[in-house]
Amino acid sequence: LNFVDEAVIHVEAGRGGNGCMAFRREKYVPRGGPSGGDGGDGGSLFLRGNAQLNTLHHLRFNPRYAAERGQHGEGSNCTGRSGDDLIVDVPLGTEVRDAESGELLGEILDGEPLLIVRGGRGGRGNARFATATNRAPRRADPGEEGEARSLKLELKLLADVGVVGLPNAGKSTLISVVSAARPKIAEYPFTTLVPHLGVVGHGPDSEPFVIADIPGLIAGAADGAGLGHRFLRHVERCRVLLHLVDLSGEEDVRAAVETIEGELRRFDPDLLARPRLLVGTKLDAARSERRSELEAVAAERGLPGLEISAVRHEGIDRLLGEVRRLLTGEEAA
Ligand SMILES: Nc1nc2c(ncn2[C@@H]2O[C@H](COP(=O)(O)OP(=O)(O)OP(=O)(O)O)[C@@H](O)[C@H]2O)c(=O)[nH]1
Ligand SMILES: [Mg+2]
Repeated sequence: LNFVDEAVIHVEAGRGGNGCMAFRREKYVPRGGPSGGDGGDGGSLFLRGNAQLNTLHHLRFNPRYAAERGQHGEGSNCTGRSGDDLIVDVPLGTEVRDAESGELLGEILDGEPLLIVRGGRGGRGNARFATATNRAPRRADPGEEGEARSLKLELKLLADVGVVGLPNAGKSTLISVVSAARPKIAEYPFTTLVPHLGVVGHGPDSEPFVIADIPGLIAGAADGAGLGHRFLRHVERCRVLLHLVDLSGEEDVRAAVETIEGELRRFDPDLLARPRLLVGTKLDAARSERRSELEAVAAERGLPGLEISAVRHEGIDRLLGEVRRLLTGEEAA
């Protein structure tokens, strides 16, 4: 599996170059003044969002990143060259924490480089220390150490809409019908092993939005059962949740809905406050008792309850219309 959404890397900024101690030596000038130049500053290290990246996979090959050190100062008042900054690209949606303290250092949401560790300042050369009373200073400063730390990176996908439900609910089928994403679809549970992003194209007067297929959740997912818990974090940034329930199955709709709600709540209670649509799937093969259960469960929660058949393309336009309304914050029609 190449979907890597966690990585620990060690980053180091460059050390500053040392200041130089030197004295001028010129023909016919018996005692020249101090001429040691300053050391160059060490390079800093930045993280930057790159929309081409979808995972943290590329960081697995190299756990350590170091910006360049500053060059030492030289005689004749030559300042050392500053070290180059190092920019490490990560996917949009990456959360950056100090690996030891867990402190949140930032979130990478755009292409603006975020300073992570600062390079050390170059030391001053002895030319800087000359005064009226000390014309031959024998002091030059060493360069400062660059900062260094270990980072824990966590990718939280930037999707507008997250699709959640029990395994086999029809999540991937829906995504494949509304977007160009092609997650695997099959009649057994846990077909989808990693989240998939799809872009739902725009209509005449609507913006495209990003939809995420989250692997099926089961009871206990928030505590690590099944696959879903690893991916629940990718729901955190979604502004709208589509909660899919199979209308064709043996299982009671209420139980199916409550299982997913329980997992969302345990992972983060805020998730249940997110705008959400209850979507009954496989309408073409629905059992009538499932449909009435869905209606009742939706009504109890004051949530819109929709029905779709992804394979027959029924109810899809209405569903996308509701999603767009929620995304733009308009009142339901
Ligand atoms: N009859 C019918 N079957 C459907 C419909 N949508 C999905 N299915 C079938 O339901 C099964 C599961 O569909 P998936 O889209 O793989 O379900 P999923 O929710 O992504 O499942 P996991 O990835 O395992 O969590 C497949 O056999 C689909 O063909 C539908 O609208 N009607
Ligand atoms: Mg799937």
